[in-house]
Amino acid sequence: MVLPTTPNANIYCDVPLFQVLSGCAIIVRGQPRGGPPPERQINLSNIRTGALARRAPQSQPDQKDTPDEPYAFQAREFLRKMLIGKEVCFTVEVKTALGREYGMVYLGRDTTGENIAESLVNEGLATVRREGIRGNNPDQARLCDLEDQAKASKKGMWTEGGGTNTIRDLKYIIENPRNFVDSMHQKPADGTESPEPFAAEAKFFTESRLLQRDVQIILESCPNQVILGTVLHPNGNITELLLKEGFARCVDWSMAVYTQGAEKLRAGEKSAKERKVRIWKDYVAPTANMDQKDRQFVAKVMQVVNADAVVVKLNSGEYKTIHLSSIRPPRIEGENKDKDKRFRPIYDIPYMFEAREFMRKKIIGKKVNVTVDYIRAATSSSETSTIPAFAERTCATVTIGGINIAEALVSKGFATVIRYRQDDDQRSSHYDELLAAEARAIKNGKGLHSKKEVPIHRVADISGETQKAKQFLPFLQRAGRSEAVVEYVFSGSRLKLYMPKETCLITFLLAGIECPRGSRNMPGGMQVAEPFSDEAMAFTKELVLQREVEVEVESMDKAGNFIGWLHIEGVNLSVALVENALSKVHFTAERSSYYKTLVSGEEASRLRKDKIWANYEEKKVEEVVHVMEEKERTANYRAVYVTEITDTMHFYTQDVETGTQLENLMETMRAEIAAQPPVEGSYAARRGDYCIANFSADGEWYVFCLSVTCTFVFDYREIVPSTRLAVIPPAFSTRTLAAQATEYTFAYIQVPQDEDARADVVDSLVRDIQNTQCLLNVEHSGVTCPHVTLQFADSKDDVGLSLVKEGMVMVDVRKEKHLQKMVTEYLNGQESAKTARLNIWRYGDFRDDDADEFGYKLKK
Ligand SMILES: *[C@@H]1O[C@H](CO)[C@@H](O)[C@H](O)[C@H]1NC(C)=O
Ligand SMILES: *[C@@H]1O[C@H](CO)[C@@H](O)[C@H](O)[C@H]1NC(C)=O
Ligand SMILES: *[C@@H]1O[C@H](CO)[C@@H](O)[C@H](O)[C@H]1NC(C)=O
Ligand SMILES: *[C@@H]1O[C@H](CO)[C@@H](O)[C@H](O)[C@H]1NC(C)=O
Ligand SMILES: CC(=O)N[C@H]1CO[C@H](CO)[C@@H](O)[C@@H]1O
Repeated sequence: MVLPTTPNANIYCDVPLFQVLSGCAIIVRGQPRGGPPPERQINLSNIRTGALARRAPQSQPDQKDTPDEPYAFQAREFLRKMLIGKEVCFTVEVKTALGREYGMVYLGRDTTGENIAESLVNEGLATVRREGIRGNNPDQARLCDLEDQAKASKKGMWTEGGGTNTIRDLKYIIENPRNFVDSMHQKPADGTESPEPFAAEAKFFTESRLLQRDVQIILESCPNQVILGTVLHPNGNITELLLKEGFARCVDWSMAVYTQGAEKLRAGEKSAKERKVRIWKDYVAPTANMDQKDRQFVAKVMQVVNADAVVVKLNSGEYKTIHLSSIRPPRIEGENKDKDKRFRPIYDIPYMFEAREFMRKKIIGKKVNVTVDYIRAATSSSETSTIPAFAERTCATVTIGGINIAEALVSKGFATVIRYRQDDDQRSSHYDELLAAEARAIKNGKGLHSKKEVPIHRVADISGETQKAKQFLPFLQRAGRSEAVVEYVFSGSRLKLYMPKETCLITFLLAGIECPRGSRNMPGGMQVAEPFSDEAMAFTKELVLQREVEVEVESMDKAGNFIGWLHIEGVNLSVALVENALSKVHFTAERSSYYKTLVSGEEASRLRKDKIWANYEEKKVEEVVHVMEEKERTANYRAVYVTEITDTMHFYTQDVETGTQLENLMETMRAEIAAQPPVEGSYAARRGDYCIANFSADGEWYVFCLSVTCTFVFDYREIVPSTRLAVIPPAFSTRTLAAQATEYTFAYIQVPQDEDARADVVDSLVRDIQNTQCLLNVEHSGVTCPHVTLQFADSKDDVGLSLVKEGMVMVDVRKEKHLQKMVTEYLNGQESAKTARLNIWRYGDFRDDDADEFGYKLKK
């Protein structure tokens, strides 16, 4: 089958016919050698057949379509049927200057075969070019004889009537394509399409390996009367080879029925794509522009979104939404969902909840492998379009422990597989597994493919429904710890919970803490976020979003939100927020059994000056507190014993009324201790905790509070080695004792920062009021303790004011309205001290440097 390349011989044999152009022209082809095979057009010499119809070029509207000449089409068909798929032999008699070649063509391997020109003339399908005939040429003479015979027997074009009936009625434009398709019963179009690139090479590739060989055939399927099978040859299988060489692409529908290993076929195609061979020469992989580390990575699942996407946390700490490649979650067609405000896709779309739960239980909080398959470009919605706009989507295959989550979803019938155009590469790298999983799910009637009624979730949403919440509250309170799934995190301390047992949704606020508020849209405009509100929210999300938790509901607020404690794997979220310096302890926590843990967590954060405590200074917080003071100053003096005065001008008092009760309590406790002597050193000291110690002065046991200042409960104080401490007898709860000795400091006066100046004041206070009964009134709260005024029990003179009048201290000017009367009184006292040039005023009014000398800060 070789075309001679040297034209010395003008006979060419064994040539495969490629195409019949017309009744008198054919094309033959050689073998492909690293490119398209060489072609030669041969026109038959000595004869003429009619010209085929031609459509006028559309660029030249003045030209008209030319119809078939009579018998032109019949001549072409005669040749086509005789020659196609066969080998021919031809001679070249004339080669023109323009490269046209004229000759004789014989059917078969040599010139003994049927002479094509003669057959045409014989059938009356061609006329002889008598003008060029030379009498001595026997071939030409034979042609003339044959033409005469055809004429005589009225064959072909020699039939009476001129053969107008052989002219095709060609239409180049179909006026009603719909009717046309219907009338043709949707028959496949006949092979008038131009061949795709590499078609001939592919055919040759297959022919040269398989034609007339013994092969084995595996029949796979017969869609639409077509038998689909695999051809196996000892040297390999042609399907795989064609794919590997870039001669073919995988076809999804038939891949699904292929039993010999679809993955090998995909791998063959993939290899061809990677090498960019033949049909893939311009191929660009969907993820070609991505770094390897962005294409494949391990990440932690933070959230399952609907049923086809997850939010993962990358190593960098960033969050990223990943869509599962090539699957479509359950959905509802139609408009109801948009109209109905109560429509909640996750519960209302059949199988959406099951799908989400399946995924959530498998992967939430876990590390997964992500392989990005493609990036779906953003779609913009035009004004006329009803299709919503989508942002760009990263679509990936997500696996855990080798299980492809998308495949698992599909096989449960919780998702379906997206169908693509054949050449659409934007799809899962495990697409065939998805298709196979879907086929199984359909066969087994799973989920969406089930004939059973769809499961309905009647979930009552009682968040914000005060009435319903009120009815539900006692039920939850009695339940103790209840199971819940965190559906949504609004802020660090505000969550939406799904209660699976009760099948309801509630809004839940964390008890015991004050969490920084996020920005809020208020009637008066946007309220700015408090510092660390975002951090607190991220903390809560990371710990609990979509996790199974336990909640203890304690109460409810006016808006129908439940308040309580939330536990996850032994962690109390309120405590965790406080320990991480993302929340403060709220005073209402005092009643709870978590109070101590909360307080010590808070103290640790404050000492670290961590996050919300970063700028923590006593004064600043105090000012915040002032704003929250009530309107009226309350003067409600009660009798106390001042038991101790500290170096920082704080003091401790004991209520006169409860003093006797306390003595009784101590008596009982000492009796108990005597009966069961505690082990000294049995107590591990913790700040803020209570314990007992054998007091060296009298050898009796006393209760101590190990507070920040390491002070005591009763009116004794001693530095005790921790080996002498013992655990408090269990019967005497610290709560009973806690209130007994209370720390205060003076309102309206500044504590001198200079140690000597301060020591003078403390000395005079010790002299005047220690171990004395006084009257005490709380003026305002403070950071470590309340700020109070003290009056001498007998004269009812104000102790602090006396110090001011003596010129011992400066006034602390409070800004609160309701305290102004007191402040004025104190300032008047200060004026008189100044006038009399007492103590700190002995040089007259302060200048800044004088203030420093005395350790005062001047307040402007
Ligand atoms: C050769 O054949 C082609 C195709 O039918 C035709 O268009 C052309 O006119 C022929 N040439 C001659 C000189 O007959
Ligand atoms: C092709 O056939 C060979 C055996 O002839 C077999 O080993 C191979 O797995 C087949 N490949 C595919 C993709 O079916
Ligand atoms: C991720 O894939 C690697 C290798 O493919 C495997 O060793 C590892 O166990 C996988 N990790 C997870 C979480 O599935
Ligand atoms: C206190 O300790 C002393 C010795 O350190 C001991 O003699 C005394 O009995 C102890 N008191 C009580 C009440 O245990
Ligand atoms: C009772 C309980 O669950 N307490 C936990 C509260 O949270 C802290 C940590 O954040 C845990 O240490 C406690 O065990």
